[in-house]
Amino acid sequence: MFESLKKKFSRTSDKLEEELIEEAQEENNLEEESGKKFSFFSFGKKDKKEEDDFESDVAEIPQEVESIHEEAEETSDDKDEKSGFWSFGKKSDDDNKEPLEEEESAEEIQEEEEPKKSHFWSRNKEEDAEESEEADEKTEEKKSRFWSRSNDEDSEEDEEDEPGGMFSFITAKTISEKHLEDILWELEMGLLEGDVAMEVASAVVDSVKDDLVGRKIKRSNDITEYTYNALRNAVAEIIDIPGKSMTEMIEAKKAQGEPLVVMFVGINGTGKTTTIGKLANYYLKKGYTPVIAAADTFRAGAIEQVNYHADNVGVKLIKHQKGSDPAAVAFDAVEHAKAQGKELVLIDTAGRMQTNTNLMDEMKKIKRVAKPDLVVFVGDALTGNDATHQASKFNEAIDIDGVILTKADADSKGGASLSIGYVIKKPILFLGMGQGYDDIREYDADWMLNQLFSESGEEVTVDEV
Ligand SMILES: Nc1nc2c(ncn2[C@@H]2O[C@H](COP(=O)(O)OP(=O)(O)OP(=O)(O)O)[C@@H](O)[C@H]2O)c(=O)[nH]1
Ligand SMILES: [Mg+2]
Repeated sequence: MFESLKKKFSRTSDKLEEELIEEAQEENNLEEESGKKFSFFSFGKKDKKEEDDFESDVAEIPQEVESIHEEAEETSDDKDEKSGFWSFGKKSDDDNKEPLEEEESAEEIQEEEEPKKSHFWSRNKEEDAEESEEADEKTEEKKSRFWSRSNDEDSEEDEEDEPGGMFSFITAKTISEKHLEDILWELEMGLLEGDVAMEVASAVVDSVKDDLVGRKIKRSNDITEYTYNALRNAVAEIIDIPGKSMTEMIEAKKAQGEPLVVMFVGINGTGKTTTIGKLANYYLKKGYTPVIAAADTFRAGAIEQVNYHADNVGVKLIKHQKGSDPAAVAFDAVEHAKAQGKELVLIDTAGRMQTNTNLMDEMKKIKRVAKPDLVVFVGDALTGNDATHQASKFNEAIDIDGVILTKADADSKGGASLSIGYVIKKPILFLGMGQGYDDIREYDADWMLNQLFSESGEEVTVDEV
């Protein structure tokens, strides 16, 4: 999931670096430095590490990074700067942001810092002095590799922290709109290619621009850090749609002695019936007793298919004849659940195109009769922007309450899962992650952010770092 978007994100950071280097080169404002260059996704590791174990994180900071850290602390009046520096991804980072007009005063600060700075960087110089001519040649080679990085197609593949490629500006540079123009255009195109909806791509780009313009940059790692944070914050806002989980809603209804009634809708073949089988299994394992309504009486074989899942999972199915009124089946299932004290009713419905008026009307009738607490739109993540578009249309027709995106396991773009909630302002409840009954995951915005903003896309533990 998200492979292509992740590349676009780290590419945005690389491009900004290239842009600033190019300009600084023309201004003779660049110094190459030895030190550890942070990769784009390394900030995700630090973020996670900090949450898990701040103390051990501090203990493991490499010496030269610690020096930068100390320097940042010393040159700031703000005593909280120290924790702020390491709290990547937090809005308080705005402390480092200066309006463009202040570029001159930034230069003054830079001059004041000069003695401390040369002391810090001289550490590396002393080491360099001891090195032979051969080593100098190696450095030269490394340097030319560094400068040709912008032309290296594979550079975006290389996500590891690596020595070399570090530089600082002699006079701090401030990011301006001009620096970002082409880069953000490219980012927007990249998002659209990744099936992100237009309004979501625009919102991300605007947010990143607001965040970055005015940032003061001293070192290469600042660029990576600020870009990482700007993108992460932008995406975090997009996917943060408030809403209760289905489990919370079951509990709330249970407290009233009622079942939670959930009706699943969507176009043909998105995974409604399979998802119902998975959810029946999921909630059965959590100790609830679900019942399924076979309210797709339209498609040949639909009743047999849902019957198969209900039998496999071991839950009751309420069914009528093929061609019978689906609203009546749904109604009977609700009555059954109430009479038997079952906590969850899962109503399967026929797939329908949003353009088919008759079938859309039939769906509205099921809703009127069964009075579901939740209408869930089931969308196929692989269909990208179409899924978002369909969700909007179903929302207009029937007012959906939440979304389940299926086939996320096979979706390398991830655009629909980023966009769908934002576009229709309804939460994603679950993600379908495969064809087995256990292949479903309760939606979690933090998990999704971690997928997008850590190298492996897996949870990063302290031991792995
Ligand atoms: N890889 C993958 N396949 C899935 C997932 N969910 C469903 N499928 C597959 O998608 C296909 C269609 O699933 P169904 O559950 O029949 O879809 P439906 O929405 O009920 O289809 P209709 O009733 O015809 O509208 C099946 O082959 C499922 O195995 C998922 O999360 N991942
Ligand atoms: Mg079905």
